[in-house]
Amino acid sequence: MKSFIVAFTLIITLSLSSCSEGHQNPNIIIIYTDDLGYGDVSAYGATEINTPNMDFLANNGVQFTQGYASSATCTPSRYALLTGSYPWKEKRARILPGTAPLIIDTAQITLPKMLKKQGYQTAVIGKWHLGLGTGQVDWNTHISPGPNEIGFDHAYIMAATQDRVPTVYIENGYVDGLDPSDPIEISYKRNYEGQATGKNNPELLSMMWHHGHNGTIVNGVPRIGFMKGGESAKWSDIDMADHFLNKVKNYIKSKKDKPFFLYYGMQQPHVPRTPHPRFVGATSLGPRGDVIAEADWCVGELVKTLQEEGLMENTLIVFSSDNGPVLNDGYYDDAVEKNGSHTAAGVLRGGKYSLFEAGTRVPFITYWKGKIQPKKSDALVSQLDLFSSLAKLTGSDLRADDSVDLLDTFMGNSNIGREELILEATTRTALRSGDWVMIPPYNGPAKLKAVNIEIGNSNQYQLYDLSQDISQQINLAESNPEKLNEMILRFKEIRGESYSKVKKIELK
Ligand code: NG6
Ligand code: CA
Repeated sequence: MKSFIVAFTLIITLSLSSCSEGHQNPNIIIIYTDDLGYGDVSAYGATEINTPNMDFLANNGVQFTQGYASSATCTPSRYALLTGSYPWKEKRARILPGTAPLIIDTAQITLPKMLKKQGYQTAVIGKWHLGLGTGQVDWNTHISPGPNEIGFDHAYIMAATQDRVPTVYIENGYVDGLDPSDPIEISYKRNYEGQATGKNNPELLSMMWHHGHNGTIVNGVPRIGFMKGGESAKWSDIDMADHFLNKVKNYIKSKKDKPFFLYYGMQQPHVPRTPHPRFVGATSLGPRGDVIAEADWCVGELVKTLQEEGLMENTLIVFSSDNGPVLNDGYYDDAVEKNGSHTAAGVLRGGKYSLFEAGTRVPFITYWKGKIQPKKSDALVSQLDLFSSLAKLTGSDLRADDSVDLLDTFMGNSNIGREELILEATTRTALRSGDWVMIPPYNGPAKLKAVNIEIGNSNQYQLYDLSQDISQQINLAESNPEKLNEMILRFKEIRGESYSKVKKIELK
């Protein structure tokens, strides 16, 4: 009888605690910048750009020195963030045109779906770039499947990138502000008759293209692809940061009754860099520096909103970037000319598109007032790991295969990170294991000329010891054949033999 009472009490206690746990789950906000480099944040060593608000999160949360995006470009990183799956397992996870179909299966479990099961309200505001629809999108009716079908209750997005058409916002599948008598047509193949393009009408441009980006002109900026119609729905580039931020603020203010998950995809400092006039000249680095200052201000405004709403103690903020930095990414915008002594990649080699460290090692911060104690962590963590870690945090049993539960590490209670990670850049992959990186031979240029970035190709194996050589200057492949073989074996175990068939780098 006694043991029965003990067991009974235990059951009651357990069910009560799991019940109240549901109510105590914190809000979760992922702030995801676009192309922000490891060295672009002052807390990470930038001296030419001042980022007080990003620094606030870094200095009062866990600042990871070895935090990785899953890829050196946008779409694959976002795919991995939302699914917890390696992007090289999904062939479609590569830089997408604005007309691409949705690449996340609607039957697949995703981060927002998992959190919804835990009682969350879910929203994405900002950059999407994971495709929409199933093939031929009609931009003038309900566009689906999209974010709503993969777990977001609310979605206010740009379809692809700021430099790609369609240059409109989409709210829950409908183009915001569309006039039905001026329907939108989009093509990535052909221009529409009689329409000006960056290629044919340079006299109409307020920003000149350098490579690519010579299609339809919107607000004086030539884009990738061609767009007709939709005049009343076109976004204002200089207002984009304010526009998304206002959506973010309104969302936070309206969702206080239940925990929410907000994925805030900022467009900065991706091209075209169009700071609001308030931020022009905020740095000495031209538009690229100025939009980083603008992004930093947005982070501050978000924090302020949480403070005003009394949500600071109950909100976990994750701050990171989808891939590493690039200066000239297709427009003449003074990014190179005004760079001065700024190092967007910090001490790391490479940049966006690169298998070298700067391609994927990015600013990565977790902040939660009162719950996370300030510290710097050298643990190896990937954005992939957020899925399983946030599942653990919120009481879900779901885990994604490639996503390691590192909740204790993200909370600053442990220094243990992953043991290994497959790095990806434009469909090529490499292995990080412990402090070692092995990059297998790949054909193709060592440097992407247009963007002036070393992307990691070589006809030789490359082996680097990051504990001694963080800038990847000394290839140890020849002098340490044992380590090299160990790494190759492990790499093939994970990637299979066919990895090296990927030889062409993809930019479109
Ligand atoms: C490239 C674009 C680049 C950028 C990138 C996507 C050209 C020549 N370059 O193809 O400007 O848009 O795609 O960036 O068109 S990402 O951050 O979304 O991956
Ligand atoms: Ca990006």
